[in-house]
Amino acid sequence: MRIERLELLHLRLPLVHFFETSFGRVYDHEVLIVRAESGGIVGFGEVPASAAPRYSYETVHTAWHVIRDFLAPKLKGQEIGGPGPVSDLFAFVRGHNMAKAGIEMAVLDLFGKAQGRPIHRILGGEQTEIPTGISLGIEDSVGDLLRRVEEGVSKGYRRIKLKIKPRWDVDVVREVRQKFPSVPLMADANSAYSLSDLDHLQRLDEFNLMMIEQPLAYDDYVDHAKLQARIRTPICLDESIRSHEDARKAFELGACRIINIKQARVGGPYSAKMIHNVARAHKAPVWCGGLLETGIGRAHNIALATLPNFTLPGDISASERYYREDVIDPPVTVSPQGTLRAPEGPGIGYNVVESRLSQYCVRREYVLS
Ligand code: OSB
Ligand code: MG
Repeated sequence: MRIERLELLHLRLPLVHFFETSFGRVYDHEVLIVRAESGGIVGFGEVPASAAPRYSYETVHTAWHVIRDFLAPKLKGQEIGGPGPVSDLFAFVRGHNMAKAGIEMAVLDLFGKAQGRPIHRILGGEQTEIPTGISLGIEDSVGDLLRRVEEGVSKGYRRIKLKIKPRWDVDVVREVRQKFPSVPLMADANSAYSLSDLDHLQRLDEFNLMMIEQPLAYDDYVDHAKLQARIRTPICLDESIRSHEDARKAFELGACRIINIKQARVGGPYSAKMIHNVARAHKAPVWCGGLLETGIGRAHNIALATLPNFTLPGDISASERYYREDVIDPPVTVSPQGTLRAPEGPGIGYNVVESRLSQYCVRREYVLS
């Protein structure tokens, strides 16, 4: 198959509720949708890069530039034999994994639709019922947070992740733990600490957290290994892991016991699967993270999470938690038991509502035609 046309759509979507991490608060979210066409079939991928280089150095603008000027030209006239790691074609570009991932996802969806198979089957997924959790941002008050925990628990979500930062950590986690003694709980610091905070981070050990996610620098393994040796709570790496080689090094150093896999961060579904395999070889569980994806990225995440070593509840929650109206139909919903089901329809298995893409679109362009 050849990609005949590749279109980029820059969307800006209002969030139902603001989302605050240790690097700031956002009220809306910006993403690129990658729309790939071949033989009258359309495949969709997502670049959940956001407007500012906070979580990652990539933004919707860098991804636009890299796809238009470097990645799309590489696809021109290129025969693609089957679904697979098309991002290998892009190895000549250093980094920019989200840009690469958006294209790989679109190509995977395209092959799924062309072959009449769901992408989770193409990827080799085995699970049908996927337990999931939610990620709760920093709030104006602990009372506000407690209400959101209550709501998540009552909807059946299987674990609650709390965003933490200095001065919104030990005391906040203690209050949540006191009110919800048996809820599976974890914390995500998005690199807000350093090893000099060791004593402080050790205080989190008493709350029986499933894990602490990315407490130290976004590019570090050495200090995480030192920290892991001094705390009981398992460390989960997010930002630090960009490839299966990163995963191997992190496990060899003892920098983490768990990995949060985001296909956008690691260059696409096939890189994500390799990280999953490395973790399995190290007998370490993984789970599927999120980046406030629209239904398109969310559907790709659901497919990924059907792989067998995704044994911990992830951050793939229902569309309604972020968007009043999703760009897919039906929206992603979660059962009262806190589980998701991978759809059996071809490709991502959800209809993309093109009129809604247009409604939220601030810029679109064919980058290959
Ligand atoms: O670190 O996991 C993170 C959202 C934006 C940036 C970074 C992160 C997150 C989340 C949200 O935790 C996960 C979701 O999409 O629900
Ligand atoms: Mg994280």
